[in-house]
Amino acid sequence: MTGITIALSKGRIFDETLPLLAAAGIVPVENPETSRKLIIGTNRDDVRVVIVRATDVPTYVQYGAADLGVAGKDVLIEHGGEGLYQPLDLNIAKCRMMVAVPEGFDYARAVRQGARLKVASKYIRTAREHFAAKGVHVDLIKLYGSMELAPLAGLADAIVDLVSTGGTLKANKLVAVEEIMPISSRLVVNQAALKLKRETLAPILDAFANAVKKD
Ligand code: PRT
Ligand code: MG
Repeated sequence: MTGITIALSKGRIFDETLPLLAAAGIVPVENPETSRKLIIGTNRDDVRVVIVRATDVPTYVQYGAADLGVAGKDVLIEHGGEGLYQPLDLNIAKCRMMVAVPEGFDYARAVRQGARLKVASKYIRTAREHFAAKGVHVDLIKLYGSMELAPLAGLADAIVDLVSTGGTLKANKLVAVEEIMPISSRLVVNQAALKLKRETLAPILDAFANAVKKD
């Protein structure tokens, strides 16, 4: 197979990757928001897009079910990145990984006093490394979504989540107290495909690199 399969998640990653694909001369023939198809053709016979959950993109690329993919740094850290070549920060789907607590909770004081904090997150690895580096003792609680509910429902003292506009935190009376890292999405490439399909992949990677918007 000399064809190329690109793994994308629908929503912001698909939308923000479209201009980069266009720069490489690749135009998907359907929109995953309106089509139920999980395999989407493009204007090029040798290129197709598969639509997967954002957290599954690294897995598809790692095992070679997709040659290329676009995944957030948040997702890549939790996945671990094994078997993935990460040549390019695409500077899209940007946000920040933050620690947030209920309004009125004195986080700085709790940390100073060496309190043991209950922290709920989808991003257990990121959270563990962050608090370990600060020397803060935490009990981590793994969630799969709606992290903002955890402190309100009494499940946790704090959460680690992505913040972009801050609207979700505000609507749930939470405040960000610490930035863990800035997040953007990266291009991931299967390591074997990079060698075996170099002739097809190299021009696509070059076009992406030239089309990336710098801040
Ligand atoms: O939504 P779904 O459960 O299907 O999957 P997902 O959330 O993993 O995927 P998706 O498409 O929502 O996000 C894909 C990638 O976009 C993530 O892996 C991030 O790298 C990136 N990204 C950028 C974000 C955000 N901005 C973002 N704001 N991902 C999620 N959010 C969420 C955040 O978790 C919080 O619930 O939006 C909410 C906060 O937004 P504000 O604007 O209210 O601050
Ligand atoms: Mg989401």
